[in-house]
Amino acid sequence: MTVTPGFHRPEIETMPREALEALQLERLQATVALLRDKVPVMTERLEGIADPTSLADLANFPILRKPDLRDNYPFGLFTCPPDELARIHASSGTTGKPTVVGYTADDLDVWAECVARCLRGAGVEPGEMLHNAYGYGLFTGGLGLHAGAEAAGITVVPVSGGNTERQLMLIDDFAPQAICCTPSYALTLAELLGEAGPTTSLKVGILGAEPWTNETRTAIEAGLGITAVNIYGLSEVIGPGVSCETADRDGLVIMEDHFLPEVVDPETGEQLPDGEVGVLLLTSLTKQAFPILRYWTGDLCSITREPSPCGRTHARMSFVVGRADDMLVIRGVNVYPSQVEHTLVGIEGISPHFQLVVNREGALDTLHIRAELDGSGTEVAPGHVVEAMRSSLGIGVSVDVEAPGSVPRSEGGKLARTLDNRATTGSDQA
Ligand code: DLL
Repeated sequence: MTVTPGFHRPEIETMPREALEALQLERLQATVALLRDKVPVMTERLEGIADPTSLADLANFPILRKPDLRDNYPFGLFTCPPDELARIHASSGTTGKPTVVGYTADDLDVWAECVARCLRGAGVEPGEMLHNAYGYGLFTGGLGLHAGAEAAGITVVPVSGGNTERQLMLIDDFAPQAICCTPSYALTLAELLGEAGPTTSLKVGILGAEPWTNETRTAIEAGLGITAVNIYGLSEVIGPGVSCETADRDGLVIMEDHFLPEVVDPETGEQLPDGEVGVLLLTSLTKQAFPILRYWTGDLCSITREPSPCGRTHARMSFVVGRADDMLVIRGVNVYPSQVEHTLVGIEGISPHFQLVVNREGALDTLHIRAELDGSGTEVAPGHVVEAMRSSLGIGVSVDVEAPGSVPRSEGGKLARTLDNRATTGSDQA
């Protein structure tokens, strides 16, 4: 079924770039003023930096990173006391304290509007139904998509993650047109649908919150019988809905009237030209409780400011190709999990499920890939995968090709695909 992109706020989504940039500058100036005025830590950090008179002046401002948020835990970077907040979210973080983010009632409206644009662009129509399998709670996925669906007049089924059998039953019984969840969970669902194939009512999936590739998208689309679009966001900036593909799947449209993107060199922090891959920095333009300036997302992508064929004028970003801190350095060679995924999914007979295990043997780092057969009956020798990896990654790896269903699956949330044992194996002396 062909899914056609719609609009939620066409006058903004197709605004001429010149007008958009004028609006961005005005909002950037207000954001800088708010931070100087209301957040003592920022007053200090911005001392001596002139107010921006053009968007290019943004480059004069310091980059903010995750440790800055942790150092000011929990509310030190907010512009208002907690009693003025409508809601708090937090990202789990693997160690220590979580990263805490706050929203005023107006911030929640802005967020809902951004997500509504994502859903309408993905081709979900008012009156249709969204099965929301993102986790509800401190994670921004569940409640973020929930409010966006409501703002767009889409009926939302707040299922949250987990209990996959029950999810499939509800999809069968309620007949939703759209689903949102992580791509790894979409694979789990597709797998359980199994041989019966894509016989559900679903036509579109709004998938994100973790890295994935175009190749995995193809597998998900075939398995679920949907058009799958990529939605991106992070709690520090607002949550899901910073950017999203339309049903045309032609880059993730950034909600540029609310978020100003820059792509910078991961080493030097210098701005890179459009089209080059670097770290995405985001500046919020309208947030009130927790405005954020030049936030280092760590996510690697490129952007284009060419208008898209559907008429949207806002900048578009590529798929996230990796994280600056996700990169594995294996015997001096940089390896991103997304490269492995890309190569694996291209091998006939191999499923999109995989796990990377990094060990240290003596002073040498080794990469082991747990790949899996896709159950089609095509046999794949591990040596074949080793060769494919040697030509795509440029290093030798060890590979197991396991039986279908062996590699860990997502049970609803984000899936950790890399197991890095280097802290506990090997020695630093050869
Ligand atoms: O993952 C927000 C979200 C919820 C996005 C639902 C999309 C859908 P955090 O938990 O703060 O927020 O994690 C943010 O997840 O910096 C990326 O590294 C990664 N990420 C999010 N979306 C994508 C995506 C939510 N589409 C971090 N592709 C980000 C690749 C993504 N990585």
